[in-house]
Amino acid sequence: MNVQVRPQRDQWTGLLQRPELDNTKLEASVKKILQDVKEKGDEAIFHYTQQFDGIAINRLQASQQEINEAISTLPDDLKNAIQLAANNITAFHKKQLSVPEVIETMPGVLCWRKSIGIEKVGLYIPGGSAPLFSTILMLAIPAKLAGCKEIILCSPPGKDGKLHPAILYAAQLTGITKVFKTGGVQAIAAMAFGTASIPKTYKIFGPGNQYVTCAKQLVQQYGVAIDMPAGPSEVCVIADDSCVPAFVAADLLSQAEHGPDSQVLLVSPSEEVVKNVQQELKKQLAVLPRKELAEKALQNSKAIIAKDMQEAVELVNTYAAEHLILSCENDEAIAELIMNAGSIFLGNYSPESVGDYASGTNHTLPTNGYARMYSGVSVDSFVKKVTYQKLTKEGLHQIGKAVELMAEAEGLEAHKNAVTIRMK
Ligand code: HSO
Ligand code: ZN
Repeated sequence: MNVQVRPQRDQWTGLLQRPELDNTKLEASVKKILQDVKEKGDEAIFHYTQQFDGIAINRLQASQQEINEAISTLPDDLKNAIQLAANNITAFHKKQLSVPEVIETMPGVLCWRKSIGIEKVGLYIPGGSAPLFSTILMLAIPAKLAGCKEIILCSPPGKDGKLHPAILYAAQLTGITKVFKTGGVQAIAAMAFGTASIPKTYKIFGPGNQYVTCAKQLVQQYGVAIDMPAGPSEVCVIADDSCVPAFVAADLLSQAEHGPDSQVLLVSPSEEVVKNVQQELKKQLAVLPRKELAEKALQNSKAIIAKDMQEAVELVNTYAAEHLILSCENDEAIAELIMNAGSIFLGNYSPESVGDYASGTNHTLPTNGYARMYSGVSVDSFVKKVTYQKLTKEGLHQIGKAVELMAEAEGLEAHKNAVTIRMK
């Protein structure tokens, strides 16, 4: 970790900058795949699955038999753990459902708003070095609660043509309608355009590499929505003398092991704390199976020694981390001062890992500074909010004059007339 001691304010922007991801180089190849899938459908998917995943398949949908067989190989204690996580995530997200409330803005003028689930949504779960089945819980549970009718899942098959059993278990548990064995840009294209096997969806969710992220950005031009702009995963920790350096190091490493481009940031008013955390990092890193990945991530990461706690708070508000851990005194009061963060973990006993898996909050969160203006995924991400109104005859008489006057002032005679004709 690169240590910065009490940097001047004019250095902050540079210091807190994320590495720029340049999509322009890969955009041409992403466009080509999107176009191929749009034109050739399943045939293009088979072709790219062979090319990128190294496996020839001729059926995209995972069969029920395949799902049952995979699930039977999964140890019971893991199934129970996934069930526990699903229960907590359900309990937390259930409260996000809103009951429509009818507001009588004037006598006889009734207005209300109702959330309606997006009919068809597509979830993407990357393959690669870690099968992120936990992300299925984070996406499918709110989708189901929101009332989405069709919830499909795409994930790339392994060299054996199969999906990880825990992916299939999580999909089954959460009521995903159909699971497809395809990944990468071709999966995003399929969910955006539809193919003979894979239905077209209206909104696409889920993490992915730079190619997948670029594909998600591009398909928006075709009228498909996406969850949020994505970047590499991040954690920021504010630690003071009350922290346990070994815990802080463990938290930083838990994020660093996601990949070489993960961002971790430590902010502390104490040089001693930073020194101790660094020692712990070294110790813990040495025995991690994903040591190389974590090490690379740490090379791009920073520890900043702030003047005091107030400056530490300003720094993290400027950075706007995806995850923020407050390993410091008065964590609840400090949390109140945070304006920009995706999800906040308070105290010494709230590691990011519990939020990643099982406490109940969602782990699909805004990265890359988007925590300044975006929220993480929730039930809201899976609904549209439709407004309604019903006026009585008296209600129209109450409001009519105002509408007539406004329509006339805007020069829109037909608007005025739609009211006048009813008031006669
Ligand atoms: N920290 C990741 C989520 C995750 N961690 C999934 C483990 N599995 C992005 O917020
Ligand atoms: Zn994680």
